[in-house]
Amino acid sequence: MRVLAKDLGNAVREQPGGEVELAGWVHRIRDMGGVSFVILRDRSGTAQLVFEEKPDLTLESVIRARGVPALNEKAPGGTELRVSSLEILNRAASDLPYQVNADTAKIGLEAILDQRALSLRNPKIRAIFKIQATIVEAFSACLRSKDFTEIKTSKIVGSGTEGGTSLFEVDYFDRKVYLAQSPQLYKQIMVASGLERVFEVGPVYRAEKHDTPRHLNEYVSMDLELGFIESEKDLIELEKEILIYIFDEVARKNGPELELWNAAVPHSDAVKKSPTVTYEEALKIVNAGAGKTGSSTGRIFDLNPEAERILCEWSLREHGSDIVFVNAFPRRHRPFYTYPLAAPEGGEASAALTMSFDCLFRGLEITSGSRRQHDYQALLDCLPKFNLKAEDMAGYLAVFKYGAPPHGGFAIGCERLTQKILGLANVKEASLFPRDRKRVEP
Ligand code: AMO
Repeated sequence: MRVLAKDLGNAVREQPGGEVELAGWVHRIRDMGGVSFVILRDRSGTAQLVFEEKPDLTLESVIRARGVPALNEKAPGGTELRVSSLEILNRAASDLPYQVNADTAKIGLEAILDQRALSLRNPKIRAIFKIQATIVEAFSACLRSKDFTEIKTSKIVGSGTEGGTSLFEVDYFDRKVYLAQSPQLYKQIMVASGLERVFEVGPVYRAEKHDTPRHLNEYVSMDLELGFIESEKDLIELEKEILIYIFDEVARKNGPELELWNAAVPHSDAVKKSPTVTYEEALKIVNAGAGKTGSSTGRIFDLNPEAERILCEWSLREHGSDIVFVNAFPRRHRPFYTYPLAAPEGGEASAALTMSFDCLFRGLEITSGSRRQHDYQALLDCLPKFNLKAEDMAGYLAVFKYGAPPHGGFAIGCERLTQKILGLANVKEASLFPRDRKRVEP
């Protein structure tokens, strides 16, 4: 009967002297003259195999080994398998592009991404995706517990929604359509359909030309939308609850994976203490902090990456949380569907603020959200300012013509959250098969 590497210790305690079978990949081979040690790797971890004679094996071959487990405090996990029979299920060629068991820092990002099938065999790299799976599961479970319904919407759309970011064009029979930048309009439609509370975890596409450690051209968006909110402040409170749920689940389920990266998730008390500052206050904090941290010498006018880093450092210093929420963004920074905050007294229309927010975590924006405009006429009036045509959005607009509640939502970038939990240098490391300007393989 096959046992997993992590259960070898139990096998010896439960059935002393009984034969068991391990199956997996050859992780390491150590020939000590008289005996040979082979470290076998399976989905659960690693175990030591002991051979009386040197086996004819190559690294990464897939094997099945039978034998009797025995306690040995020098073996990893305190147990080893004394092998009586070995079957090679698939022999790996000896010209591996790199050694899977090597230090990930030495393999290098390009090699890791070029040879995904191999690099994912490295337990530290695979740990990223075990944690990501927990993040997605926890996000969904938390929302289900709050009566949200999961939806799946089309990724083929007739027009864009996110303003500044560009669209990938696709040939669709005799016309051009686009890959969805976000499920934005669909999640709003679903709130108005009467479901009231919906969420979606799915891919979205951004034809952004820049190559930075924070941008992917395809990423997984964890979206939600709900009806009957007053302002973005309701959304910030909801995001805190979701983050606490996710962090607690990662801490509970992924201790070994976090340890491989020497990483820790924020404690729920820290998340609760996370401050909210307006966009204007944020810029003041940033410009007061910029000089002190010896970074930019010039004034910062926008929440650029440096500003995000300074804000999170400030939040950690002043509030004990490396999460900070920024709200009340000026209209020019937000998409057409964002609900206005009352214009400042005597203020110009261009200075109008919005009921919007971002969440910054460990120096990076991980979330954007807002209350949405649900007034039909107000939507019609604002479309031309965003170069959008009412006729392209007829299905969406009809929703507001025929009764949509006040509503709002947000989206968390799954890869960015994973990146920041683990302290990864590049968001591409948190995407199984990242797409950037040059990479569409594997
Ligand atoms: P936004 O465009 O700000 O908002 O995206 C939301 C979150 O998605 C992540 N993100 C990215 N991750 C990797 N690569 C990218 N190129 C990239 N672009 C964005 C970030 C970001 O905070 N419809 C709105 C959300 C809403 O209001 O509900 C939207 O898509 O973590």
